[in-house]
Amino acid sequence: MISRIDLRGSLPDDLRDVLPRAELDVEAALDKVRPICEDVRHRGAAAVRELTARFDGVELKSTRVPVEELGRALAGLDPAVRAALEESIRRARLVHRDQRRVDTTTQVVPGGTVTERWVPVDRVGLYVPGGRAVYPSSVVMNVVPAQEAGVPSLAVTSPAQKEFGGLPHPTILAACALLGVDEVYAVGGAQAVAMFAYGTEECPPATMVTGPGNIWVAAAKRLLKGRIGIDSEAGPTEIAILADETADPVHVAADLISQAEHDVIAASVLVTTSVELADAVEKELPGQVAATRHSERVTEALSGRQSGIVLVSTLDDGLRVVDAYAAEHLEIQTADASEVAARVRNAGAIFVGAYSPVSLGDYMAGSNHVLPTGGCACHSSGLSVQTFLRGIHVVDYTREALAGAAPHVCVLADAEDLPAHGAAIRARFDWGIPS
Ligand code: HSO
Ligand code: ZN
Repeated sequence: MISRIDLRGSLPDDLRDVLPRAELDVEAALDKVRPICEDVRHRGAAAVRELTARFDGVELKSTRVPVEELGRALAGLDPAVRAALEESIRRARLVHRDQRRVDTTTQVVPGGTVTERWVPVDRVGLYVPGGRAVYPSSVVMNVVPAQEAGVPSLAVTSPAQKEFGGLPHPTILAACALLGVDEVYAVGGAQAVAMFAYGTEECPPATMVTGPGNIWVAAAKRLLKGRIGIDSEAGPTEIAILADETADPVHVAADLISQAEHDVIAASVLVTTSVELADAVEKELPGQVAATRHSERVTEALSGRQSGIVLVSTLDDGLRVVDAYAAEHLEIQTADASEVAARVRNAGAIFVGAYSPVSLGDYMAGSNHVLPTGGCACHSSGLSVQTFLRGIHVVDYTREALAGAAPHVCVLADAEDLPAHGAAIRARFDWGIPS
């Protein structure tokens, strides 16, 4: 069901070449997405409605969801789901509130200061997938950091669903209501990203679009970034587990399955120093997979090229492997898990020890579950308050402070053959550099 890669002995130089990884050909989707984006750009809401009819089979009167529908969805929400969502929101707020930045002012010289002022982006469009992946938890994970960052205008979009009268899934609408978001659109796919990028008569343009989506959403984000800010392209979900002989194979198998449940192209990777654990996990998997509701999807994900068990000789080698892999989610199930976790350099989020499974982080840890995939964790972070902020340097120098800097500016300007830069300084001192 799951393949093995034996890296005991010396590790290859370019580890990334031998590790399993899902591949998503976003480039190939660009050609399909380009005319969709152009259509929305030129024809606005009419194009968005036509594309929704074509792709989702729904004739929308307006792309905007009437506010009453949000209240109605909340009233119809299962009370247990409501309580769980409220607790998820409360925990996420605690963590994300602590991520707020304070402005800092540095006195560089007497009379010369640089202040870093943190300013939220003006307007954010949050994409929430529909179809098979209906995740109200992702509404929480997108909206909470944007709100805590102080973004003044926030809209959510999610695909129109035929079986819900052309509205997005009611749990998505209810989650928006719980979060205090009342601007919601019933639009999905590339046209949703284009709607936020260009704006329409029904939806003002946004400064940024965030949130995971399918390949069309990823392609539209790639095409339109620059016109609109994006978080990341968000590929298929992945879990890596670094484990030694102390790990419980029942937990390890359950956690591998938990993320494989998302998608046939989801990736589950176990990196272990223990052949006994690898054997025990392999023995455990078929029973747990057979018992799970989405066993077909899970089987395909676990047996795909993107998943596998990687054997290593030492924990140090294991750390090199997980750093090279740079997983979206990384569990550490070893003795001294905190100490091992502290040595990890590349991961979207790290889950320490036997009682911090990824499922906890998906819903209730307070951490964010929109995380870098496809190895991007070696250069990017998950969604946070920081995603929605810009640090603006405010430079404030007096005449005397500028005089002190002037000779150096002029020398460097000349060295770069940009004499007008120096002239802009000299003009303030009757064209002479003060000594
Ligand atoms: N594990 C997914 C998020 C999610 N899980 C939503 C359940 N619902 C990507 O981090
Ligand atoms: Zn998940």
